[in-house]
Amino acid sequence: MHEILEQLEDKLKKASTQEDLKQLKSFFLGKSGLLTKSFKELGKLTQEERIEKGRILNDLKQLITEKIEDKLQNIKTFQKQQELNEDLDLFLDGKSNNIGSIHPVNLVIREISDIFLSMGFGVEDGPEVELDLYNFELLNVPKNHPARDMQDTFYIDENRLLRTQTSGVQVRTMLKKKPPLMFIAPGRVYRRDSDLTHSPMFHQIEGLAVDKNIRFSDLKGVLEAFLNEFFGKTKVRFRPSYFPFTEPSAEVDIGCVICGGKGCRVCSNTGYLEVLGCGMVHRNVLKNVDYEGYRGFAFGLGVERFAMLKYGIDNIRLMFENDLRFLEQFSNSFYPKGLV
Ligand code: 2NM
Repeated sequence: MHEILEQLEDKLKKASTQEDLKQLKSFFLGKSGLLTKSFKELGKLTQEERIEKGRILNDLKQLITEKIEDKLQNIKTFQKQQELNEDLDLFLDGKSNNIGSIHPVNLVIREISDIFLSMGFGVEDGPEVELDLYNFELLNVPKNHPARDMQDTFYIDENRLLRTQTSGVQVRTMLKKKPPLMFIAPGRVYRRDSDLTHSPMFHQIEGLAVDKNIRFSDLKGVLEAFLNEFFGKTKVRFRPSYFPFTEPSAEVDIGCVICGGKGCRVCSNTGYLEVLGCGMVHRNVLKNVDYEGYRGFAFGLGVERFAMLKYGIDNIRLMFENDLRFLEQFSNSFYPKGLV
């Protein structure tokens, strides 16, 4: 028995492949193996000796089987390790960790909101499926006004539509809260319109300030400060205009961000770009929400237009295609890495 065990240890040490192990196994346990022979010789013994030696041989057989199996696992693990080492390329780049970035539309909404928040404005929101009552009727937009036309507005039924502006939020907030108040309302709006600079869904930010003594000069001061903050120091120009919900109304231009005022294709050689609509809230609107005795200013802007002007984007579709090569260009320097 000791001899057999010694032989086993010796052969196990020398075996280095699965083939070596096969031969080793057949040497001990095969048809004419060492152990098999001993089993055959049991027949010549007395019953007592047979029982005794039989048990020893069985134990031995089990031990040998276990040791061979152990060694087989060792060899397999070693082989796997070697294969891995062959495939290991220490010069490969590491896995990149792409955490994504804020969409330019959201980036601009945050930038604009931050500026107005710093001036003391709050933020309100409301439903995108809006009642005609809040989107048009209470805003002094008459029944026959072209903005109400099926051509411009997505109607859901006679009373409901996809909001064409966020002004419904202003109306809802005025009906809910007492003046004075001052807030902006960012959100999606919908219009039947689609070309290089128009999308049927886009984002707007509208603002409203109401108090006893709000004047047009308050509106001018707030918007001039805002535009100089957002675009950097810029020329600002107010032109008389018309909206049903404001009187007087104005459109606001800034010096062309492309040519700096010399005149180019983007500003149609005027040196100016239109960026905002605004005015003093119409007395009818104030009356509709029971705000008699108060005055207010309001304004509205298109977020995609602001993003296109600030970042030099010439096609609004880029904003909605979600091509990573486009989206990756907007670093989130405005928000330090790790916070977003
Ligand atoms: C604009 C232009 C001018 C506006 C008016 C109101 C409200 F509800 F207070 F009357 N909200 N927004 C307004 C005024 C919006 O967008 C170009």
